[in-house]
Amino acid sequence: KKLTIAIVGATGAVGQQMLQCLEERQFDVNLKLLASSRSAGKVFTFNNQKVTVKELTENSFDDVDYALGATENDLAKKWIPWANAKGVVVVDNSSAFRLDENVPLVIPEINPEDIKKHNGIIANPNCATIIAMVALHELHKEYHIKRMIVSTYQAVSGAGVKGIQDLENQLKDPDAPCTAFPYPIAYNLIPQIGDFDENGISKEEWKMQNEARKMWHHPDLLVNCTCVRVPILRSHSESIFIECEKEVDVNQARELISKGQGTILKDDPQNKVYPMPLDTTDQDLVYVGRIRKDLTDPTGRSLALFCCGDQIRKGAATNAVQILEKLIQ
Ligand code: 11C
Repeated sequence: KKLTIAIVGATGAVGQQMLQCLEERQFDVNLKLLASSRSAGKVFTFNNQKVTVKELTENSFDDVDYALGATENDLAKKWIPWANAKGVVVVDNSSAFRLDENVPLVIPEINPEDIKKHNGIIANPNCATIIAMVALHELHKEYHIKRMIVSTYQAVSGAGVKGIQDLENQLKDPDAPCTAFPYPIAYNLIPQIGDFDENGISKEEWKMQNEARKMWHHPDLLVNCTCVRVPILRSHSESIFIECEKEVDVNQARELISKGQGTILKDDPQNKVYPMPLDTTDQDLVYVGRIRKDLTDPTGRSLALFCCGDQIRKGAATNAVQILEKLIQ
């Protein structure tokens, strides 16, 4: 019997990308699209069949096997129990359950074995965390990262369709209203993503530390992160410094990244080869380059690099669909 997969939050930027990823990865399934009453009735095409969006209700999951969640936290906390009550396993892209100890948080290239520990929910990490960890994973396996300093350059798509519209509208008319951000984003940068705590650290910045510690099973990992919104449509970029336990070798680091899962090495700066967000847009791999020794660490255990990845794909939808593939296998 064909499986039925629901996408909850089907009309948003991530929900739409989930639909496309399922089709690209040739899922031969029945698809159920769920959203708010406002979006009910919209029609999309999946595997050449028309699928009409239905309103999300408590009874939406009667005929569903697996669900992909692309909703905000408050809504996720409401509907995921409805799905679990019907025996539906959920891969959820919100941050509502990511740090719950009963919920695995998974990047398939990094900790696929954690999927088995699920109790009905598997959480999909934050986009900036996914892109950094995919870039760093082979280096971590070889050199064991102790400390990271990260500065992000995050695309407007992280704030969903509204973020994309704000940038497009403001590029045409700088006085167009801000709906997703506290300030205009065209021709600007905003060093705030999420609310700040009393120490001046934003929610998005905490995710890099807390989610990386959980997925690497590395509770002592030290992370300092500065998250910045930039006027880029859909790829996040990150400048990363790592301090490792072992001495690092730049050429070996390049080799590890070129052979790593999910990464492409783009590192020939003399010939102007380095990762750029336009190049990673609308594809699933993380580009890594500008790899160099950190000049401030005389022990030779530190590296600096730059990476980019599509926030809606590998940062969200593709990662969730890869988890689903492993679950179904
Ligand atoms: C952004 N990373 O770029 C955020 C969006 O925890 O899944 C995703 C928030 C999250 O705004």
